[in-house]
Amino acid sequence: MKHVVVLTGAGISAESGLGTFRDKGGLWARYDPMTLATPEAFARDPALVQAFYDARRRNLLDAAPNAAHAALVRLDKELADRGGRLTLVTQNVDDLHERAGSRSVLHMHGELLKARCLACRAVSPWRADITPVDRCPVCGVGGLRPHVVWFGEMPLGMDAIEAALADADLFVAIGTSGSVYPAAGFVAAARRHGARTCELNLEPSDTAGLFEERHHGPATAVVPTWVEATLAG
Ligand code: BV8
Repeated sequence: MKHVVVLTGAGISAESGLGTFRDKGGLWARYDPMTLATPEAFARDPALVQAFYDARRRNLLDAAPNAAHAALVRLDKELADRGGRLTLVTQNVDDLHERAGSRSVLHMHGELLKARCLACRAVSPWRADITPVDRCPVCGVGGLRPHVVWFGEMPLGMDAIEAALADADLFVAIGTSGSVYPAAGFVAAARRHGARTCELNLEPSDTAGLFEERHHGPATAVVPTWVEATLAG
């Protein structure tokens, strides 16, 4: 198996204590991501949207990667040792893949620990709350927004993702509901290019029927088991 493309979603970070988009527990009791993760919400009430991301950024700084993130680091290394490669695409804006040791992560929906200038659009590392007095570290003029892709905005890295899907031997979706596009369409693109497909999720996703192989359960159990079985196979 030469080229594995993995797409992760909020489910891989759930056991690290970060909320998913569909669960209504904890952090999401006060905020509805589907209405707040939009440019319109930010234009209408920037303080509310910043508070939503400030709360998630603080929560992230207290979180740690889990065994599922670690299993993907192992898969990456073993594939490289065998002359293959892993392309890791994530819908998540957290840095848990990086903190687990993943060296190349394609954040198609941006990154919570970066801020983007509203004037010059420069992207800068940012671990604190974003306040109205903060100014862009690059141009010194603009105010800042979270460097995340909101609904209605173009995801990042789509050319690289499409090239990876065209070249993949295996496409694996982990911890995603398959409810948001274009990410939810990647499995169909992978199949069109002849890749095998596998879903690792707590429960069948909205696109479960498109995956030839499916393993359901918590990511910290299902992902390491699947990685070991794949490497042994
Ligand atoms: C685009 C970053 C086009 C921000 C996110 C009308 C107007 C405009 C666009 C649209 C429209 N109608 C539809 C669209 C397209 C829209 C879309 O798909 N909407 C949906 C609601 C139908 N998509 C977009 O807008 C995208 N952009 O289309 O641009 C365009 C074209 C040209 C020019 C300009 C634009 C942009 C979408 C990106 C939005 N940003 N995140 C932030 O983080 O705040 S999306 C966000 O939700 C996530 O990033 C993720 O991508 C998405 C879904 O989340 P999941 O990761 O799947 O998480 P979810 O909670 O849904 O599921 C978790 C899963 O894990 C569950 O299945 C659960 O069972 C499982 N799980 C739980 N616990 C565990 C577990 N699994 C394992 N172990 C566990 N322990």
